[in-house]
Order: sequence, then C-alpha cells, then structure tokens
Amino acid sequence: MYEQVSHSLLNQILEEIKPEISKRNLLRFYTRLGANFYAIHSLFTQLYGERKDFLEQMVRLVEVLATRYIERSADLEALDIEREHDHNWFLAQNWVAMALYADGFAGDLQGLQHRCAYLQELGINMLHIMPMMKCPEGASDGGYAVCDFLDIDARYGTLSDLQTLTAHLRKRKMLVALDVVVNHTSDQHEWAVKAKQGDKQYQDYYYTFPDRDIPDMFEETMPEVFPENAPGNFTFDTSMNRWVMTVFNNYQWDLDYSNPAVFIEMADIILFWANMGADIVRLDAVAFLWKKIGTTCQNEREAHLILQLMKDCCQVTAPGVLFIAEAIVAPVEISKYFGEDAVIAKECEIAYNASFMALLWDAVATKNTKLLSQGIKSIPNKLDRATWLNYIRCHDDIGLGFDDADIINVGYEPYPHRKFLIDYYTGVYEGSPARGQPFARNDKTGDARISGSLASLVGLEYALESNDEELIEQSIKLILLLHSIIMSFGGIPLLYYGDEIGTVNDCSFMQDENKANDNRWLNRPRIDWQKADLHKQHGSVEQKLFDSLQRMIAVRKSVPVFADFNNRELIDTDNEHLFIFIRNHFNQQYEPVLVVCNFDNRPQMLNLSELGNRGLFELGQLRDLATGESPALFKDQLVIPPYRYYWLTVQP
Ligand code: OTU
Repeated sequence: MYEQVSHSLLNQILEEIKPEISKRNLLRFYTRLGANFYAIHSLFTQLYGERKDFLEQMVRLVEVLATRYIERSADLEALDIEREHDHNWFLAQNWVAMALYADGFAGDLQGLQHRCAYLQELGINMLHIMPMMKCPEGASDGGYAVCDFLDIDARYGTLSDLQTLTAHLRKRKMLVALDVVVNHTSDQHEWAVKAKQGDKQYQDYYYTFPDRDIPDMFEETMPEVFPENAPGNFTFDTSMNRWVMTVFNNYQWDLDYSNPAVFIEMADIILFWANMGADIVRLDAVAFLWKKIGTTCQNEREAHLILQLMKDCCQVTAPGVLFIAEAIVAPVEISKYFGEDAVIAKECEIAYNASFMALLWDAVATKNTKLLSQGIKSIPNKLDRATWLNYIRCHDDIGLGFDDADIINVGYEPYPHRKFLIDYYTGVYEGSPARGQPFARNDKTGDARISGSLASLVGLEYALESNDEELIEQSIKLILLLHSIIMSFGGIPLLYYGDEIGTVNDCSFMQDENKANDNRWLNRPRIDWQKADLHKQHGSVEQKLFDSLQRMIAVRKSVPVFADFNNRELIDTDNEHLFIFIRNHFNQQYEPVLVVCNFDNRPQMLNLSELGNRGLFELGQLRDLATGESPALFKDQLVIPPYRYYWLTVQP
C-alpha cells in the first residue's frame, strides 16, 4: 500500500504549483518526484514539520526542483539517463582526479581550457576546480567566502567561460567537480548585507544574537577551527548591533539551516551548478551544518538529515550528479556522510578519506606502518554504492586526526606522538628534511596542524637546495610511493596540482596582506610553466615524476581489481616497515594484485609464505605491473628496495 500522507500532500502541492510549471509536460520529472517524494516529505517533516508555513515551503521546494529541471540541458539530461542505467559508473578504476585552482594552475578558466591537453597527457579525467564563485576583493579564504553563489568571480572569467570549459571536458570524457560552500557565506553576500541593514527575514538566515548569552553557551562546547586567525565562534557586527556565528573566519557567516528558506536557497544553488555542467558537487564543511548548544556543533544528526534531503532533491532534478562530502572529522564519523543505509549512499556518494591521508603521513615520518594498518582497520567499510577520494595533499592543512585509541593500541602516546609529527614536518625534529609550517596552533589544547606542499614535506625542497642527489632521489621515490597507494587502494585517487612535477612551497603569499596570516597558501602554488615544461626534459625531477605518474595512471586504469567494490584485504606481517594489501576481484574473474610498499630507507624482506595461499603468490613467477619487471627474490623472500612499491601479479 502506498503511503497516504505524503501522497495526498504531493497531490496538494501539484495543485498549488505555479502555472508555468504545471502546464508543462514533465513526465520524467514527475516520475522521479513520485519515487523520491516519500523520503523528501519525511525528511522535510523531521526538520521543519513544526512550522506554520510548512506547506508553503514544500511547494516552494518543489517549484525550485521543477524550475531547475526545466532549465537542464538535453546533453545533461542524456547523461542523467545514462548514469541511471550504469549506476556504479563512478566506482570503476578508470577515474583519476586532480584538484586545482584555475588561477594558480592556468591564470583563469580559458587558460585552464588550454591546459587540458597537459592534464590528459598525464591521464587525469576528473577535475576538481577549486571555488571560483564571486568573492570579496580582500580576504576570501581561498574562495570559501562567497558573496554571490550564482556567478563566477571575474578573476577566473565568466559563466560562459565555464560552460564552454565543461562542454569541452565532456567531449573528452573528463568530469568536473565544483565547490558549493554550503555552510556559510561571506559577510558581503547580499543576504548578510540585508541582515546588517536590519532586515529580519535575512537575519533569520544566520545565527544572530543581541547579546553574549547564547553565544557564551555555545562557546562552552564548540572547538575553534582557526584559533590563531579567528579565535572564538562569534563576531560582533556593529551595523547590525548583534553577534553573528562565524565558525571559520570572522567574515564567514554560518547559515542557519533550521530555517527552511536557507535549505531551499542552497538546493537551488546546487542545482544551478549542476546545470552549469558540474558532474560532481563538492559540499564544503558538511559536518558543521547544524548547531546545537551543548555540543561541538559538528556531525549532528540533523546535518545528516539535511544532506539526505539534499541528495533526494538532486535525485529528482539532476540524478546523474554526485556529491562529495568534505567532512574532515574523526574516522568513525566520516563514513556516516555516505548515509547509514546498507547499500546506497543516501547522502554523499563520495567522501574525502582524511583519516587515510593523515595515516600515510604518519607512516612517512615514522618509516613505520603500524599506525597506518591499525588506523585503516578502524575506518568502517564503505557502502556498496559509495567511494572514497584518496589523497595525499590538498589545498588545506594536514590535521593529525587519527584516533587516540589507535595510537595507544600500537604503542605510542597520543600527545608526544602528535608532537613528534608536527616537529618532524616543520623541520624542527633533528634530521628531518621536511619544510612544512605549523598551522592553527591552539595554546589551550596544544593542537596544531601542518601546512606545506607534498614535495616540501617529503624533503625535496631541502634536497634540491642542498644539492643532495641521494635525498632528491629518495624524495622522488617517496612521492611516487604515496601516489602508488592512492592509485591502488580502492577509491578515486585525487592528485593535487603541482605535485605531478614536484612543486615546492610557494612563499609568495607572504607579500599579500590578505593571505599572509594563513600559511595554507604555501600549498596553493602558482604554476611556473617554464619549470613545468621541464617534464619533457629527460633526467629532470619534473620528468621523472611526471612520466612515472603518467605510467602509474595508465596501469591503474587497466587493472580491473583496482575498481572499488570493497575488494581489498589488508595483510599484517611482522615487518612494520611494509604496507601490504591484496586487491581481489569480487567474482574471481580477474587476477588479484598484491600491493607491497616499503616506507623504510633500507631494503625490506617479505616472506611470501606469510601471505597464506591468497592468490598463490609464492608459487608462480611474480611480475610488477607498474614496471613490467620481475622483482628480486632472495631465498623465497621478496626484496623490496627503499621507498619502493610493487603491484604484483602471478604469471602462470
Ligand atoms: C574547508 O575546510 C575548506 O577546505 C577550507 O579551505 C575552508 O577554509 C573551510 O572549509 C571553510 O570554508 O571545514 O570539514 O583547514 O580542514 O576547515 C572540514 C581546516 C572543513 C579545514 C577545515 C575544512
């Protein structure tokens, strides 16, 4: 029996809907609306059921979904249909992503279009273009303080440039991911400006308070995200004469999702970018979407309801579009952003694997993989129809967000161990070649995070400066080792622009007063194309990295067991310098691949009999898919050179 309440509500909405919509023949839209309406209605009721204007808000939401559906181009709708048929398309091993700033990478969007050939040469077929919606002239948190969600900032070009670019990429079967900063707006956004002028309707878009009563209550349990640059979570606005919640920088005002108007605006904005050609939408800071006194205001149940509702709405209008959850939170919390269904991602299909990223950095500094192995075991299995974004570096800092319990479990103490890592990566630790900087130091908690580019953190910058050939080679190997893991682990590998040619820290931000106090700009470089072109010159660092990555990507795409179907088995051995796992095909159709990585600076041995009979690796002739070579064996033991990785198959 169908569900009566939502069904009659749907009928009522269809009667009230604007004539421009109701007169049109939108069969496909109504089919999807019908299929998703029970979920939409029950989520909307859980969030906003108490409100007097409930029906009015629901009608408005459906009108938004229909209007954006009508606007969706035939091209994009064809993709929606194709992806409905092949709904596991994004789990395949052929996707390799890169995140980049359009300006830092290529000047602007047109420049980026010219550089597509370079990306294709490397093998990239998914581009995350960092936020480029209109922002204030001054500080804008790298594009995360948006003052107009429906326009591109002139720095990058125009909406039409973007549409040309997305069409250009679509022809090349490359995907585009765009950011939507759902948690907050710039204090110069029209909504904030109206709120400042005293407009009550827009003050209700934010958390504003006449005095410190409620802010003080919130502060009792809310952590600080940027304790150095933006201490506290509230800012006093003199024109409004009120306190406003600003979890991130003081110019980023948090949106209040307990107001359905905010949700509907944001659904409209997400669908606008879907219609601009985004295949994937990266939802920024999703853990923060719901605030409750007495909590950390992160990972609240309602934040998940909002994302589920958002997904269901997107399912109606643009079902081919995927969501990325950017939730840099504790390992057990992150996977909840897939949605807690048994199979389908009811929230976001993709999530940043921040825990894995931080664990990789632990293994590099310690040359030991025990915390990495332990930490991975604590990451819950992903849903069948969901996948991770596996990355080494991004535009942000590295937070050492592993579980204290895991740290203790492997025999370290949490505080001194984290301190060691910070000292190591900031080059304070004796003998460390790393050139990072501490970010967001918090004197109250003793916490800190780390900024710096991949190349500088692994020691390449120091090695080049000191002309240390051995250290240069070692840094190159480490960069490749880390990439070999994100390429083979299961999930979408997300490279970061510049890393493919070993780009070191970019210190130019210190000359810009709007950036100088935020050292995450160290790892948001402006690419020097003269230097980048060295990737064509044999023997250069750029060439060694670029060519090896190009090959690695090509091999990844050709190995079916690298697709992400929970088809990985981690292997514990007695050797704590090795990180080992097997990728199997779920129905044994393809040969398994044994991935062996040595995080140590000395050769390590693996006794193949320790693998049991998994894949019978001890019997046949081993071949490394990455190089095509057969690895060295010493008395039945596999020898893994320093910082070397193998992708091994057995030749019958
Ligand atoms: C995200 O960051 C963005 O990636 C940052 O670049 C922005 O500054 C921030 O949101 C505000 O828009 O919200 O869920 O450096 O790890 O703030 C995690 C701290 C986030 C980031 C964190 C992150």
